[in-house]
Amino acid sequence: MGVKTMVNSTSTWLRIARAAALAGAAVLADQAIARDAAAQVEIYQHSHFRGRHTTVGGAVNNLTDYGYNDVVSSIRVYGGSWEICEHAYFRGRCVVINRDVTDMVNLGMNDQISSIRPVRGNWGGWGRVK
Ligand SMILES: [Ca+2]
Repeated sequence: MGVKTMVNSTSTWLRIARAAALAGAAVLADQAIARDAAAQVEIYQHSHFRGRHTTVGGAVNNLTDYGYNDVVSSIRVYGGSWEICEHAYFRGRCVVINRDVTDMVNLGMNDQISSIRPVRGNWGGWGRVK
């Protein structure tokens, strides 16, 4: 497409403007994804980040699906705040964490959690207890 054609066509300019707007939106979406990628936790079978472990980057309704139901004893928090719950689907006792938990005994939840999910916002320390 020549420059002359673009100048002479209003609809072409509108198409270009729309494409540029969409490209901008795509960039914003990529940045949002990058931010979320930093919000991860690593769950460990034993205290002090030992034993079997796996990375969790989003909501897990039921840790049984990951083979980690009622076995987690420590958690590394790489970003964000996370709600961890005693039962599947975020039921039972839940606690919000935003820092490493070296021993889940300290939260009274050793070998108990069955679901985990990121939460919006940041309470700046240990979260509320439901
Ligand atoms: Ca449980």
